[in-house]
Amino acid sequence: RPRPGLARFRGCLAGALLGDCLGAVFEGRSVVKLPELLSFLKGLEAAPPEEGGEAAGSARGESLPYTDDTAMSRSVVQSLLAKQEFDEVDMAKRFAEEYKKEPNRGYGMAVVNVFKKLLSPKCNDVFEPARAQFNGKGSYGNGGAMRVAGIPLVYPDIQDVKKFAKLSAELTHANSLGYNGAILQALAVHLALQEGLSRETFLEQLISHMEHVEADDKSLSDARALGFEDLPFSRRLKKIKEFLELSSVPKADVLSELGNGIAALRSVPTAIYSFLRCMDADPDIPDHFNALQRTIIYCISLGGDTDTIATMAGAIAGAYYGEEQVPPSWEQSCEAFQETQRMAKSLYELYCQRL
Ligand code: F2R
Ligand code: MG
Ligand code: MG
Ligand code: MG
Repeated sequence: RPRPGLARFRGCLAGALLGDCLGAVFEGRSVVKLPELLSFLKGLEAAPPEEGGEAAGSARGESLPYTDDTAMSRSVVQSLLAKQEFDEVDMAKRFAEEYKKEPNRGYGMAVVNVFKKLLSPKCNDVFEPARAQFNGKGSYGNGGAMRVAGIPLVYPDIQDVKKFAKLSAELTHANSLGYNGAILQALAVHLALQEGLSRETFLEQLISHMEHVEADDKSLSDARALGFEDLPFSRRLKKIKEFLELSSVPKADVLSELGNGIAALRSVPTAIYSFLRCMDADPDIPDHFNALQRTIIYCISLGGDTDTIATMAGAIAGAYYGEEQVPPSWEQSCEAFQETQRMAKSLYELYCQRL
């Protein structure tokens, strides 16, 4: 198996951080006007980095704070690094302790109940609180997917990627429409790490894996219970393929077919589409932005769950293009960016040990 370079690991974590911090400024807006977004980004470029500072930040001299997306991604990474493998008890503990330490990072409305139960000494099955969510149906939110990038950065084997993406998500998201979104996002990062995969091959591989992932009884029954067709992620991946065959797709069609919402099904495929679409220039986005920047700009311009869609697409694009495409002025605007670089190095070493 060929070994991806360190630059892809650093790119992945940096892209994820950028997507969250920049996207969070616009989260929840139904419409994001491109001129306003571009002018906000210009402000970041204008602020010169402070020497030796953790983050030079924006014109206000403060860095853009990360949200729950990054807080949880960091817990995933820190658990993997501390234990040198997936450990559900340790990871659950880190999620809950991190929430207790900083509860105001913008967590999902329901997931905080999981953390509260995990913090109780009475909890002896770390998957139980997640199973109890939504009257036993489990959450289908995108929280499992938004934080999953550390898994494909540690496990080179694709079966391990699927297995541990699922388990890491099931600590909070017991509905298959939640954890299958995490598997899809993890597979996308895994494929992006591989050298020189074409857009077509990338998408074909995702489709064939997801058709298998979504064919089990629980995935079929969860989808039917929510009124969806069978294999909902796979179907959206096929829609992405149709979209990519068109020279342009109106934003309204992207939103109606793929979405910009808080459900994994309405955001993970959108992030993947954004990454693949933005491999090419976009007539609305100035040419001086590179493909990684274009991906993040495009995601945010869709509105809705902007931090989460941009963090997922940013992780994929960062793994694909590497840190060369991470603009220093953007990165230095984000809270804790230097720690991200250190974590990427440690993940890379663990990945290489497993090759
Ligand atoms: N929470 C937010 N953004 C909104 C508020 C931001 C901030 N507080 C502010 O005021 O500005 N963003 C973060 O949440 C998303 C990830 O959420 P996660 O971790 O999946 O949480 P949860 O609570 O499990 O699910 C989210 C919502 O989805 C709906 N839902 C899920 N499963 C459901 C089910 N089975 N039945 C019905 N509804 C279900 C619920 O509304 C959940 O609250 C990211 O965007 C992150 O950035
Ligand atoms: Mg968030
Ligand atoms: Mg174990
Ligand atoms: Mg969000």
